[in-house]
Amino acid sequence: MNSMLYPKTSRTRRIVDMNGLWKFCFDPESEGLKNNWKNGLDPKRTMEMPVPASFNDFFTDKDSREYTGDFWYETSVFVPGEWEGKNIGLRFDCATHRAVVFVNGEKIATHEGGFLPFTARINKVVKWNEPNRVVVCLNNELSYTTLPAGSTKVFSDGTKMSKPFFDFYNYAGLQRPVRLVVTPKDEIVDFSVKHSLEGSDSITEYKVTADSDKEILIQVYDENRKLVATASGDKGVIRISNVRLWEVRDAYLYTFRILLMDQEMIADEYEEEIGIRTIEVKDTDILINNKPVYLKGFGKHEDSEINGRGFNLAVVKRDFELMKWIGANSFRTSHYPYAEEIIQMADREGFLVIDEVAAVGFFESLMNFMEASTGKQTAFFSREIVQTETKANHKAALSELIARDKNHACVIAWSLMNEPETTSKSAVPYFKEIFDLARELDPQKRPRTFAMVMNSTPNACKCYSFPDILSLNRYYGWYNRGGYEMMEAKEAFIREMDQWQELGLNKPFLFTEFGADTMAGIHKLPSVMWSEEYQEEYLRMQFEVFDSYDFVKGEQVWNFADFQTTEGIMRVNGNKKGIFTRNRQPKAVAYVFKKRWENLPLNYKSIL
Ligand code: GCB
Repeated sequence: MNSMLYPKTSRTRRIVDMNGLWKFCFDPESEGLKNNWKNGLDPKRTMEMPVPASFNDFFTDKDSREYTGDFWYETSVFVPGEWEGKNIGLRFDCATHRAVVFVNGEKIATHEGGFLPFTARINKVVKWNEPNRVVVCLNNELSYTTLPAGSTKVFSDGTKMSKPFFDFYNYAGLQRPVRLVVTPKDEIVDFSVKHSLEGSDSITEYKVTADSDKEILIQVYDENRKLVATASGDKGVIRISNVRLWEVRDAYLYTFRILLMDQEMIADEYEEEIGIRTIEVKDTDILINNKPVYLKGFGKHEDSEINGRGFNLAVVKRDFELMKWIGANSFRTSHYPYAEEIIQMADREGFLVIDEVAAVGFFESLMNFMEASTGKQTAFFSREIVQTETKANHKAALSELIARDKNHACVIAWSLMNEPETTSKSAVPYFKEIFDLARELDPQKRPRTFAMVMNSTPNACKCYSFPDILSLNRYYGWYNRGGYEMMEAKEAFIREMDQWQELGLNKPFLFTEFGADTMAGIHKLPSVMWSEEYQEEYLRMQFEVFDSYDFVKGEQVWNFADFQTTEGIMRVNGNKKGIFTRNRQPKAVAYVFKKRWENLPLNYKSIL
């Protein structure tokens, strides 16, 4: 059974960190398979490559940075003989965008999708007390069926180039940690929790899946390691009296310890920190522990200098410190599932997370945000391959995401797509299946949403009845009537908001994107677009509109920080809509947000 549990050491489990320098080479002719690179890469062609990291930004030549196609990694891992009789797995926290894994020359796993973990069992091929060769063939090509979607162009000399239908650089590689995971043969595979409240007590329904028929015990500890509850059996109910709830920006985490017992002996042990809270949408409110919340925060990216999209805990830490400083309480994992350590940190810091699957680019255009404002339609969902292969990949990625993140208190909603094309009829059955699947798979039945592009208006959108929370990406005053036309932009914005109001959906709305590109340090009085002054004027106009509609229950500005994109006439070495620079320093507008967000109460605009 493939387990999505986060790798941890316990009395019964062991981990070997495999991060570090691996061998690496490009394979533009796709000759690696024929030439048996699974038995070892060709030394004449290899170089060293850090893991975790994106490969792209280390290079000084453009062909390497932009490389599109197959590429290979190799390392070796020593497996001590004392682990014979255990399950040995290789866990990739991600491999972007797809991978084939070989151990000691044998193919042991394939995985599609670059932002979710997978574990390959290697028992059949492992050599005990010896180094084991691990070779991985990755590929970063985009197509209509990939998440994220895009296309791959081939030049006359055969060189390939990525043409994303999305606005972030197509970083690739082993971008998150890789570990050898050693678990017992009788193994805990999965567990889930769902909470409800009864007076000052919490009731947690739990379910454990194990590859074993041994007895299951649950022990719950508080933050002082005091045992507060126990239960037994593969499913049941745990009551915690006088529970300390997980609250927004005031987190409390219990430790749930799961034990597989063989009489008095512990056959397997796994622990996870769990925040206890409820999440519900009621009328136009988002309720956490039955109390209304207003979301303040960001759309983000995993993106930093040199690492690219490579996991960098120091950058993650800095981001959380900045989000706390500015008074934010939430973010969206735009446009793909982030590293598990980020979700864990959000649990610990009490942030609300909208967890997004990498279904982005479902609108055939690199500049979809702009073309949608002009009314462009692409009928993405009318393609047969989208209704078959893309949908299958989407469902697989969504299932993996929910399997991975379902127990996290911080995750309050699933974002099932970013800016899909919603004006053609063919989108409707696709949406239905994806929205139904999310509801079916999530034990906590969290609200579902998707980020709606500019042309998904009340008049044109055929899919707005699916989400439980409506998330609008709106750029009035930037892509639409920018600069001196701002006054008209505001009028158009209000016209659209009035139409939503008239529909009377009685659901909460969020702004999941709004923003203006701004070069840090460019000042101009009076403002021009791209200056810091314009960013502030633009944002003040947005706030006026948000503040006049009571059903708007949150604002997540685009973007937390400047980030890398594909080069082009619309981007100056990347997208500059950051409130912080790519180096995580504030632009002037950060102080405007700080003042606003520190003063908006958590239950802002609630009728409760
Ligand atoms: C959008 C996209 C986002 C872009 C942003 C922009 O609508 O969802 O990925 O980066 O607009 O800045 O244009």
